[in-house]
Amino acid sequence: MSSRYNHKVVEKKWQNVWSDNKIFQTKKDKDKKKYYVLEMFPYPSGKIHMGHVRNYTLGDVVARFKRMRGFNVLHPMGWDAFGLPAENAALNEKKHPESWTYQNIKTMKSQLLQMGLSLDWDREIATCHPEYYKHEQKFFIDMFNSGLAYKKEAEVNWDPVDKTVLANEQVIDGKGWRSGALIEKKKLSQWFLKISKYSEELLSDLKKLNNWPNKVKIMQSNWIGKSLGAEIDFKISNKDLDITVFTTRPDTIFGATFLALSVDHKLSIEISKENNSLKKFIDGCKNLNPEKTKKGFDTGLLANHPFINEKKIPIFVANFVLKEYGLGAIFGCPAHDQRDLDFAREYGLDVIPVVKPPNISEDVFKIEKKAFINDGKMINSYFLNGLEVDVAKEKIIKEIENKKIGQRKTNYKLRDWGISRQRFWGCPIPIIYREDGEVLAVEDSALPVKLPEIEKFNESSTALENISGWKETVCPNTGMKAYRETDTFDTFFESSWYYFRYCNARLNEPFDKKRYRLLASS
Ligand code: ANZ
Repeated sequence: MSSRYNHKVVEKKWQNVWSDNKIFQTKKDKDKKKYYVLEMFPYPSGKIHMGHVRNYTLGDVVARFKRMRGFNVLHPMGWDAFGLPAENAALNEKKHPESWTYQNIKTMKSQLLQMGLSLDWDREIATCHPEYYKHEQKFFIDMFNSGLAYKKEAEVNWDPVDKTVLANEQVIDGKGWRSGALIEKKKLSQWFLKISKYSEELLSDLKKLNNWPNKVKIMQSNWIGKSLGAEIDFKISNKDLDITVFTTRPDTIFGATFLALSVDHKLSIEISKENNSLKKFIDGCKNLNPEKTKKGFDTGLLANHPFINEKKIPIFVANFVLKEYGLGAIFGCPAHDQRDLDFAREYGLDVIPVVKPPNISEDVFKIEKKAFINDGKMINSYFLNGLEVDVAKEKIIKEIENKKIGQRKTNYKLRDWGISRQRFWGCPIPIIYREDGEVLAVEDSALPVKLPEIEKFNESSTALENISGWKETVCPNTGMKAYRETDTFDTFFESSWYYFRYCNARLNEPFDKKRYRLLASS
């Protein structure tokens, strides 16, 4: 007998509750204008434990209280059911992750029912059910067709024990959150969602979240990380080559005493091809934490200072310059940036103060161990002398643009979202690779792309890549041979839209826009 969960039975059971159970439960409720939403979404880990009892009791108390106060309360329950922990537990138990997960759901549901919580079970969802994940496969295809989902090679956190990519948040002190294994940096071809396109919108819409705690809004805005500044070109001395840097402090340009490139900057890679010591340095950087140790390699090249004739500054490759931020190249101004100061002290570079605090005279002001990062008046800066930092920034950006050596620039820290995972128990990414090299979305009519049925789930089943007979397919239009994408979605994909689904959990469409608006506006 197949260990696969019998969808037919489940679907039949579910059909009984598929009749659309409305937010409005009685006619009287219909007149109620106020809504209150408490959406539950546990991971079906096994049996209910006291943590669940505590949480869901608290939720239930609030739900009942609000109901008694005349609110129309939405209090659904559903299961965040895909993911690596289920797969590993199933391996231990010698079960299929699907039967293991549905068994847990059954047990936990019966225990929650015994507790008598005022949950609306008619809206129950399980994200590993094709009736749920077929919708997100469609979202992905729509995003792929409009250029919002794309594949690129990227450096990732690789967990060698769990054999999958981890998000930065899943790496704690350099170790995998579940396995505890030392995380490796690895280059992999990954699917991404272009969330960075919406950085400005995400930031400005934070203002509309009137009921959100300020603390959370600040965290969100730091995460998006908008920086206003400039890009500036530095000419490499005796070479027909420029290095462009991103800076938020163009006002400090007269205090620049070095340039630094990330280890992956194209010039670093170019030089390392002929310079073995640089190559060794770059390899060594992989094991260094730039927060703790700042290391550099002097390339021997010099850059011309863009505003001081004849002044030349050394060019380093440094581990603390990030590839993925700005342009992966900086000018260092040690007097006014702590990282740059630590670096300058280590490598004996000049420290030139160009901003002076108020109430201290220029001859007394000294930089010792701490960089001065506050506002003040410009010194040692030619035509900027005497100006306040803000005014100096504006003035220098205009000069940079007049000289055509750069321009004003806004950067965001928010990166595109890497959604590929290499493990079995997730939603298959609906893409096929045709033998002529075309990458195609699976046709709507062929959705959902379901996981393969496996008699005996074991170590080698944990990657779709290893499951022959599933990945081989044909292009429905040309009949050419094709392979299915063997990555699955990160489970954050499921948990990023379940609350929409709760508004009308048995709808053919993924969600009901009208209902969602109704709740969101209350
Ligand atoms: C010169 C400078 C002088 C800077 C100064 C700061 C203080 P935020 O605010 O976080 O956006 N930077 C730029 N690209 C970088 C990269 N790829 N890796 C590491 N550091 C990078 O920070 C922007 C500042 O971070 C930039 O402004 C740059 O250093 C550095 F007194 O330029 B600054």
